[in-house]
Amino acid sequence: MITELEKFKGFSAKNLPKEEGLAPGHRACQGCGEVLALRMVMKALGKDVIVCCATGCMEIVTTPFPQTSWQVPWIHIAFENAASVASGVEAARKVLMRKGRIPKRHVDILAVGGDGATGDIGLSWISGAMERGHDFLYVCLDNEAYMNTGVQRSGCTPYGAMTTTSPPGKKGSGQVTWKKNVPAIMAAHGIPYVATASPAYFLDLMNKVKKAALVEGPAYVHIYSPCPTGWGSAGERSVEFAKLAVETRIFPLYEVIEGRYVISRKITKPKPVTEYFKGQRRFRHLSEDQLSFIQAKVDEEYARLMKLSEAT
Ligand SMILES: Cc1ncc(C[n+]2csc(CCOP(=O)(O)OP(=O)(O)O)c2C)c(N)n1
Ligand code: SF4
Repeated sequence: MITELEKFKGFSAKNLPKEEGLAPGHRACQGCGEVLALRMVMKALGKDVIVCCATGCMEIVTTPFPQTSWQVPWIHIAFENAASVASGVEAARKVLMRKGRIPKRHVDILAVGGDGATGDIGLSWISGAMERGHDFLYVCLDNEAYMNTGVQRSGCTPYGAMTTTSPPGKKGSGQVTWKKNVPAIMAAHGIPYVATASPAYFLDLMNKVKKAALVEGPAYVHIYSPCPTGWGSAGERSVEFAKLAVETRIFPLYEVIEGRYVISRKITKPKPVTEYFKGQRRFRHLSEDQLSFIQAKVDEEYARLMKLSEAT
């Protein structure tokens, strides 16, 4: 076990931080899972953090010039290179401390991006930062499409989902590829800490973010983030969908600590995937065949995860 993690006692309902790095009054849609998750991330990290934010929903809704919701140092980054800028900030901080230009104290560096920024366009930049071993945390807020520019499909859009670029109709039946496994790609870099999290399990999410910040070197947390606007779901049901994704095994919660897989919440009696699909417009066209295909694939992927946790 990494020594930094051994010392961490964990957040509980009784010791939740009062600090808010992200103020209310932002312009996210009602029921936005991304902004809910981001608030939890910022609560877990506290105020000693520099945020490098890729363009996407979370940048647009929090920084309509001249206003900002950020209560911590924050940098606007292009769509693809939040990890590169985080690398530069980390290197600069190290040099300035070494030269005595700023006091020696720990400041976390957080890069934030949506699933499009992370899994598609920024993938090689993140990979480079991890390879170089920068001490930073990358958080992906995965709402399963390019929402900010009009709900286009991304590599993280689930199989069968309707988006503006994967419309069901005579020529197709929604997204044709299976969701890209970005946490597995990150874990393949052999970095000290990778985790998946959900705003429906807020203590689990906050503890994972804090652990990721505590470890020395690159860390990655992939957070499932319902998006009522893009999914065609009721805003008040976002947390319910986030929970159902875990209970159906569609989005399992786990950590990969120095290559060792630990399932955070074992789902021994999974709900059928159809329960998760009800109430989301993006899935309402799915055929019986597609539903059976998805159920079989979800079962297969969970079995593989179980094997990884037993083997490592
Ligand atoms: C290289 C490049 N391509 C495309 C864009 C336009 N663009 C800005 S945000 C965005 C989508 C963001 O999607 P995602 O990262 O999934 O975040 P979300 O808005 O869903 O939170 C796109 C396509 C851009 N700014 N730069
Ligand atoms: S479009 Fe989706 S992710 Fe973007 S602010 Fe609205 S609910 Fe949140």
